[in-house]
Amino acid sequence: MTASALSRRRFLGLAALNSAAAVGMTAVSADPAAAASQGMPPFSPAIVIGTGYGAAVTALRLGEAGIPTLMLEMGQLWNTPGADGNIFCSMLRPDERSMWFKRRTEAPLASFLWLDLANRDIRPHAGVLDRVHHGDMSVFLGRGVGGGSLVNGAMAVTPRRDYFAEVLPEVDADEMYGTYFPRANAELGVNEVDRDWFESCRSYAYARLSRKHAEKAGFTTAFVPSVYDFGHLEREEAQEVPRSALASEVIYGNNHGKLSLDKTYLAAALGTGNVTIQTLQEVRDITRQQDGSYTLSVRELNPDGGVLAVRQISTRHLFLGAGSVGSTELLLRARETGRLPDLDEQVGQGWGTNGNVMLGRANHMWDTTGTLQSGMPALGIDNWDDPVHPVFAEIAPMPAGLETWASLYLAITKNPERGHFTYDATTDSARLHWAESQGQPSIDAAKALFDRINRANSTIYRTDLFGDTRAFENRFTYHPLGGAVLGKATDLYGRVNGYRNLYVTDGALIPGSTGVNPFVTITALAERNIERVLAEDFA
Ligand code: FAE
Repeated sequence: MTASALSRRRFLGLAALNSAAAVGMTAVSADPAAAASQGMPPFSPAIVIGTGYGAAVTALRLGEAGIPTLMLEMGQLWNTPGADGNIFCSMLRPDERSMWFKRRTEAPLASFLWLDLANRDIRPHAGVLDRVHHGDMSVFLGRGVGGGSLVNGAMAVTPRRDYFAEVLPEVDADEMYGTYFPRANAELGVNEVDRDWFESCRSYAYARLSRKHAEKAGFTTAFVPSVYDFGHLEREEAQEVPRSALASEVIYGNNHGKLSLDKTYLAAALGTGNVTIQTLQEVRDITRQQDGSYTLSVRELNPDGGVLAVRQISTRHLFLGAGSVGSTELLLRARETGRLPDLDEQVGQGWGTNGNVMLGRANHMWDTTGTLQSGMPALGIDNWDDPVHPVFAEIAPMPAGLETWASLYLAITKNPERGHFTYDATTDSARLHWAESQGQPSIDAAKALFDRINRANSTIYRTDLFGDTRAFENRFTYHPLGGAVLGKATDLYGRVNGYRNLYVTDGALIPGSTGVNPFVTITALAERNIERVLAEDFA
């Protein structure tokens, strides 16, 4: 396909996304008849559950192949400004747009000087960020057309080849690094910060300070590619365009600057004319019919709470892209309720946090991080070569709008611990089994690195940031991975063991760790898998 045909597709898709109805259940399609349709058709040749990375890749390639495809997304389409003129709210003034049916926001940074300054009471609503609690672990998830791409920090990191080969040894690394990672990076619109600008700008004073402290301890840093447009960020700092990354917008969505999936893969998918997205549709149950087709039971959600309707829709090819937690839950429920009894025992196994642990350090009075901080990280401390405690620690912002004398980090560590899910019949949901002690290897690794940085700089940890006096927070993850692992619960291309024409496309395929932020890996793996599936399963 030529570049101009591609950009025309994307243009058509963007137009469909921008003009789609704003409130309530929405059908988004470049085909006017499909966009105008009310309710759900009884059958679609292919259905993709979710609209995150794996789902978006899959829908684009199905649509390009001419296969009519329906995407079912439980969250909203985020295309319409609220009363304040913005589509998304900022982290400093969260409102009902911020979180998925919560009465109070649940920001990752629970406190500052032990005061809960970041959270607000809100009206329960179908907001864009969810925090799902499972005992000792909670998982942050994006909800809406674009999934995690709406709320994430945009860091677009290709994993180290040696570690990728260690995590997924049966996947051909030559193919991944020769074809699928480059393809994913190109489609996602990955870009890098201008190094000269980085060295002189205000936006990354906080990152330069952390780099200085890391280097004093003998560590090196690496620039982190992004799907946030660094050109836009430069213009934000120069006050030539509306501010987003510089206006404390990240986890509740960005109003500008970010290439979330609705600007890239999903727009291109809609532009094929073969893909329709229906929003506020939560898939609950999957049943297989005698003819081999699948019937889904789908709840239409009211954005202000409650279920408006429950419908059935059937398909021949079913792709699960509901994310590690969502896809695992759908499969587990199907197996344990007897709807898909032949699913593998491996469904629900092999879940990990990507070794996530968050921490803060207190800086000296003369070491300021600056009042203007880009919400999009651009630098990480790379100590992955450490033979005992490999760590990649992204230098995270604290965009409070005032000097905090604090440096924040999200460390990705190599934690061998894995959790698993079981089905809880009383709540009809999946329950994650993960004990707080399983996060200890992550803390040990981060501590080994940051103890050295503190020693070299005569600094200490902040113990006021996580609601009590702990220095390390490992009771949540941004990077849930696993639950339907490639080569275990599925074959080596995401085909679910035990059933034909049933696939997993998302982070559930990755066995708990990528060593870096995961969305580029999820995207590239989905590209690889759908290419094979289209060649072999649609003949
Ligand atoms: P995901 O993007 O989670 O999409 C799943 C979609 O399915 C969502 O839209 C759900 O609403 C929808 N869904 C779930 N269940 C159902 C159902 N039953 N019926 C219908 N729809 C359903 O899946 N990663 C990076 O690489 N770089 C970063 O900088 C980064 N920062 C992050 C910051 C935050 C705050 C968070 C929460 C995550 C971050 N991540 C980052 C992780 C990244 O966003 C995540 O790995 C991917 O989004 C996962 O992609 P999936 O395709 O697995």
